Amino acid sequence: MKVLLVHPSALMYSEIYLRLEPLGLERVGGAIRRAGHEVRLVDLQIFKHRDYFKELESFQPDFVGISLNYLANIPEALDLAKETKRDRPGVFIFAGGHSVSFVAEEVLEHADGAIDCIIRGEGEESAALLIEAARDGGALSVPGVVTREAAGPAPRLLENLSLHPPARDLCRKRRKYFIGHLDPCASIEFTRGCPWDCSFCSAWTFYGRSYRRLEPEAAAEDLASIKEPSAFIVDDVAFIKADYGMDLADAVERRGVRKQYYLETRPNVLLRNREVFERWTRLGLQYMFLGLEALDEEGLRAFRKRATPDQNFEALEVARQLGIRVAINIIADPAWDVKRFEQLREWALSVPEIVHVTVQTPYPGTEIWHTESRKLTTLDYRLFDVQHAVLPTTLPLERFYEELVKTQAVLNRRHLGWSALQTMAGVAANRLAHGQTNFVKMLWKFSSVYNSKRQLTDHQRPVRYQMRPPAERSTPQQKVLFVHPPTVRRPPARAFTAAESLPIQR
Ligand code: B12
Ligand code: SF4
Repeated sequence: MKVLLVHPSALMYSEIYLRLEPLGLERVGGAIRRAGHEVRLVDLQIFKHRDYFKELESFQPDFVGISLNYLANIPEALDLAKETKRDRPGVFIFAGGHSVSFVAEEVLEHADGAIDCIIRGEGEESAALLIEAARDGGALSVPGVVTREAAGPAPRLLENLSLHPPARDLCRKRRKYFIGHLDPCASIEFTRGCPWDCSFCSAWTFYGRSYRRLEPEAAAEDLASIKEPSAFIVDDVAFIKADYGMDLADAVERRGVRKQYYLETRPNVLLRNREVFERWTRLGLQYMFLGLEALDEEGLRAFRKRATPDQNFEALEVARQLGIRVAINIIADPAWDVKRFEQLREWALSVPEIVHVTVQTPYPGTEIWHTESRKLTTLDYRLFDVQHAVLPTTLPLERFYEELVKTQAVLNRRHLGWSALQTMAGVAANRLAHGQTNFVKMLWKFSSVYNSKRQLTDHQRPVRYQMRPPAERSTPQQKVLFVHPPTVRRPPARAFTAAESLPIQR
């Protein structure tokens, strides 16, 4: 069988700082290929829609699989599926990925027959099974499959993550993938899932609050196969377990792999496992993304971050001591007034870290999707990208975006444009000398992407696909939120203090 996999276009935020390879789709593609099928991949973060249609024409696939990790990409995927089905009714179209797993039924409804099925949950094993089963009309025997008529067995967690290495060769123009000055940059996965349960996040609900790791040898082998000099570690929270971080470092060292790394972690994990991060700085760890989310106790409690402001600030200090450059995320509430934005600007300018601001957004699959008492002001999927306000703003919407963009501009001034070029001149020259232009282009892109007028007019676009609003305001049981039912028994629920670092011991 011939299978064409597609990743939708980049969203707003990614237009500036980064563009990363679609690792999930490469893993799904690898699994399908190992099952004996021919696979191609079009990444619309790099290629244009016309390239996708050209590929359809030349490759003549039997199956098209669309990746939908992001809610904001759903309308684009629906339009692509409809056009594909109209021109080629014989092609079997399926979709899968993080976000679509939470809204499968409504997306199938919007697709009106253009999408044959959605695979909820992890795709590696199910997608390969689907290619076999769909030929005989047996798609509904595959775990995670949902069609317009019915749903198959519940999604199944992979027993061994190490068995499905990504087929990185499926992505062409790999030099286009970068993050900041790590240009070019590949992506790698060491662990999957998160044992915490922040109220605004769906990373834990997707995997049923499980946490699994690749075998250190398999992870190191995958890393060694990467040609790029840098790697972005996609784990939700890197190095939760110190012994695993150390075993991985041993395996990486044994292979003599040396790269520059960018990872995401939690402040309290950095504090607890400082020696692991220190060791990884010797292996090339340069950048770290820390989701502080809020600066005050009240905000942290509302997000159920299970962290205190003191821990957060201590973690920043540790990262500085280790020489790791940190990017921080702060979530702006649509209720913020001018003073709150001013306070954030003042604080952010007082620290050397790169501070990003995103807008609080309830997503299907998160707890706040069910508990948020404010009424959504829009049901346009495209605005659910953490850069737009989908809840009522206290300031007039235009003023809210002005303050947001002003804050982002002030914070970015130090890390983009001429001031960045002055401090990074050597790095920029080196990248250009190697034919890599992503980083240098990034330095001047800010105002073409972040623009309060553009954000405001995004709200005025005609909406062809409307999200299904949450049914009722109530705190759901955790298991109702899960895509993958948990397979491990956990201790009975109890209240945790904010200072507790890891709610579930494994
Ligand atoms: C790495 C990552 C990124 C990378 C993306 C790299 C890329 N090009 O894919 C970067 C840093 C660029 C990024 C950016 C953003 N991200 Co992000 N990201 C993640 C993260 C941490 C891990 C994703 C990942 O690579 N996992 C590892 C791979 C192997 O798994 P996977 O991609 O999920 O794929 C598996 C399944 O989903 C499925 N699958 C995937 N595709 C397909 C396709 C088919 C056909 C099938 C059958 C199955 C299938 O099978 C795969 C294998 O099991 C997730 C959290 C999470 N745990 O999922 C958030 C997450 C997906 N991101 C999120 C957000 C909000 C964003 C941003 C909007 C943030 C921002 N500030 O603007 C941007 C927008 C990006 C864009 N589209 O342009 C949200 C999604 C929210 C939503 N509901 O839409 C998540 C869930 C984080 C969260 N805490 O809520 N992100
Ligand atoms: S720690 Fe990070 S990945 Fe885990 S639930 Fe909280 S925000 Fe999501």
